[in-house]
Amino acid sequence: MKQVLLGWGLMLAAGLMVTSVAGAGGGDGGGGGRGQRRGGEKRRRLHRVQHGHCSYTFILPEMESCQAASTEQYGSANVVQRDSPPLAETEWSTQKLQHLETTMENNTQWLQKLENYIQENIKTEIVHVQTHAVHNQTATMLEIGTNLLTQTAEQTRKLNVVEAKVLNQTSRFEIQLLENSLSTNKLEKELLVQTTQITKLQDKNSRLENKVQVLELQQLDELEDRRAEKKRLQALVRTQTTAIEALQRQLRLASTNSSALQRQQQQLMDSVHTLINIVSTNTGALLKEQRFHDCAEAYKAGHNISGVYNIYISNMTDSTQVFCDMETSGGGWTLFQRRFNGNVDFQRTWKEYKLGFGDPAGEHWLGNEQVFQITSQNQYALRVELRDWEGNTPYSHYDQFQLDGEKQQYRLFLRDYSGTAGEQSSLESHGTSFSTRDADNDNCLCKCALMLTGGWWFDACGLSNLNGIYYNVGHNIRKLNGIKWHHFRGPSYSLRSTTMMVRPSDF
Ligand SMILES: [Ca+2]
Repeated sequence: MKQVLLGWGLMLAAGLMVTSVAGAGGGDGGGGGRGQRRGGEKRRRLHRVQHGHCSYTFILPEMESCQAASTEQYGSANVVQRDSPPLAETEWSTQKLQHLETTMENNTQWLQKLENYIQENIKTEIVHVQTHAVHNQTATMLEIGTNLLTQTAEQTRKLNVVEAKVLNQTSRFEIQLLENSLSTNKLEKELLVQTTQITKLQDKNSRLENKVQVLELQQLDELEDRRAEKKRLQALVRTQTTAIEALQRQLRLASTNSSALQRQQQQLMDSVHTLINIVSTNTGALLKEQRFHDCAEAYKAGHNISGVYNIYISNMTDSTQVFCDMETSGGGWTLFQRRFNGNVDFQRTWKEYKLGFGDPAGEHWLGNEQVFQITSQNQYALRVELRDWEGNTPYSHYDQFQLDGEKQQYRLFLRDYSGTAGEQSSLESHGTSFSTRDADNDNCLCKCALMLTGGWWFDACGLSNLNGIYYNVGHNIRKLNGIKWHHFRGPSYSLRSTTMMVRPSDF
């Protein structure tokens, strides 16, 4: 700032000096010159200062006395000494110098004043310029601000437009998302339906596979049986042949001893006749006394040896041959099923199962009708005796056992299970009908009697079948159609021997 001011000062000084010279050379200056020449006259001098657009005019008084003196000095000198060099010239110069000095001083004072004035003016002008600049700046700032606001508004508008677009897009995406999720749900449902159908088909398939397996097994087993039977028949033929030979030999011997034999025959005939006479007199009374309804009654009458007995079941006209077990668990048991060597074929019809088949002394089925009639006499208990090929002999006991009649398909009712052939009963206990290959009364869409063979109280198709195919040891495992008691040896193990027998519950 100081430098600037100093510069200003210097420039002012230079400007003033120049202007001063110019003013002296101007019209007024000419006037000044004329005033000098006239002398004694009061005169003023005009000084103009130009600074930028502004011009300043100063009126300075001139020194009158010093003009007169100088004129006098000049005059006297001219008078006193004209030829000789002027003596008073030095003195005049001195005066003139003094006069000039005073003038200079005055001028300097004026200049100082002028400078001060100018500085003050400059200050106000600077303030003015600053104010103006501030105004200008403010205006500019305002303009810039306005521009910015306009731009901001424009940007805001654009942003709003963009926002609206974004919102639009977002809503579209949301709608698409919803549609997608809906279609996904539909697909999932369809997938579920397909899966369940596939599962059903798989189930059907596995059932069919099982059936096919069973049929295959059945065929294989039948083939084996045929072979075994063939062998047995061949052996029988051989034994028969040897027996015939032996008989022929005996015949030859007999023909030689016929006379002796005829005598012996006569004696035997006589003794037979006498025996018949004795029996005919006593038998009637004995038979009337010993008509047992079941083996329990026979046991109670003192017959404690197991074997075949004749019993007289109520509502049946003829006597019935049964095997009585007089040893197991206190005896008195009437057997209605027995298997132990496979000699009797259990692939029978409804009628055969109804009336019975086989030999009471060996393998046999007493007959559903007989069992129905026996269990109609009294409250009976059932005992199932089993034996596997490893020598285990468990049993299943039911305190109450009842068969319905033929019209109800010999339905089976059982209660109060106990025993060692599994913790649960392998026989369905409530009202299962009896089925054979020609009478399908089971609870399966299939025919259990055909699949599992024999006649039984099949459910669908149940956990047991003691009338299945008899398999010898070595062939008895993995046989679904064998002699089965599920809770003892599982679904595909064929047992070695079985007995089913009844006895009054209160025995
Ligand atoms: Ca069926």
